[in-house]
Amino acid sequence: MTINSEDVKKKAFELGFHKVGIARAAETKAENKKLKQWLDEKKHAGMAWVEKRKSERGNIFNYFSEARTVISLGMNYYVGKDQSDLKSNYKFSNYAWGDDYHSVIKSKIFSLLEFIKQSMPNAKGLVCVDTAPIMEKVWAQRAGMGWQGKHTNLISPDFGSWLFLGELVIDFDLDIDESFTKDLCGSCTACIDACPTQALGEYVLDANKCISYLTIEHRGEFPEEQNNLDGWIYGCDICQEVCPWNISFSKISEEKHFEPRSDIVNNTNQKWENINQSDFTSIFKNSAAKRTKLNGLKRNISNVKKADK
Ligand code: B12
Ligand code: SF4
Ligand code: SF4
Repeated sequence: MTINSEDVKKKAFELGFHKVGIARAAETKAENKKLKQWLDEKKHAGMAWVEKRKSERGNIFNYFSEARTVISLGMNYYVGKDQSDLKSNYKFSNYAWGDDYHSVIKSKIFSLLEFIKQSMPNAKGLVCVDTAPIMEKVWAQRAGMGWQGKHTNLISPDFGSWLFLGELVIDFDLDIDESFTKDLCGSCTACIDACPTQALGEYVLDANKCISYLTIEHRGEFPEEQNNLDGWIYGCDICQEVCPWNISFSKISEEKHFEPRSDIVNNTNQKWENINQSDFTSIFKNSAAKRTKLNGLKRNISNVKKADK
């Protein structure tokens, strides 16, 4: 028994994905060149892990030599709230308000793989969500889900960019979708203009200046020229908040796992400022925000507090 694209897409929607597209696994020479340039220009800042697996990121066959098809999946995480709904005036990125998307999405993709294996027991598939060394936005674009906006995130014309991405890379052929070839940013530059640290050029981000990088990925104290966090203690949403595609087309997600945790919404300034290891462990159990660790979060809070004075 075999399986076709229609069966796979139907199952993916049943599992709760909001976007599904299918692309042929192929070389990505042009994108690989840009990735190399980005790394050569040190725009990845301290993220040595991006550089370390660059040969896989730039060429999917170096990651999975038998890859034939990439099933690209998107999950809407917009909950209809913004920073003004948080009690504290410390800003906290909406992508980490609920449960860790890595585990939520991974388990759904494993279910999709199980479904495929019911018809094709020998099929091989790799489940990817964020941490796999592939360029997820590139695959989503090739699978027809949308385009990479000037803020560099993938925008779908029907959901905007509040979409997590994941992939199932498989070792057999399925019918593919047309890649998304339009760039619907047009002459807009709202994200570039709104970025408080000038981290964005057109379609390229300099992580050294990006608040999301600084608050989540950077280790140790901030160098003098990189200490403007603009009130953010975890991640940053500004370039997406101002995007007209999000303003007009975002839809509220029905995924319960992404509903904001009450501690994150209701923590006061004082509670954030006095956070200790046991608060951190309980607030961020199964949360993507664990990545910054208590020390990182405390560093961010004290940096924002200092800047407010
Ligand atoms: C490293 C990383 C980061 C880094 C670097 C971000 C970046 N833009 O590269 C940091 C820590 C800053 C980051 C931040 C965020 N991230 Co992040 N991140 C990743 C990760 C792991 C790899 C991305 C990557 O390959 N970067 C390398 C560069 C070269 O890639 P790129 O920017 O896409 O480059 C393309 C273009 O910029 C262009 N380009 C590059 N250089 C040049 C030069 C010129 C001249 C031109 C014209 C074009 C050009 O071509 C490149 C190839 O197509 C992906 C997961 C994955 N495995 O893909 C998630 C991912 C991109 N992140 C995600 C999210 C949600 C975020 C944040 C929104 C979180 C937050 N709220 O704080 C922010 C958004 C910041 C932003 N404006 O991008 C989502 C994005 C979902 C979506 N709809 O697109 C992803 C896909 C994770 C996921 N599975 O959902 N992230
Ligand atoms: S996430 Fe924030 S700091 Fe980073 S590019 Fe977007 S607006 Fe700028
Ligand atoms: S704000 Fe404007 S330029 Fe930036 S990604 Fe959205 S549409 Fe494109």
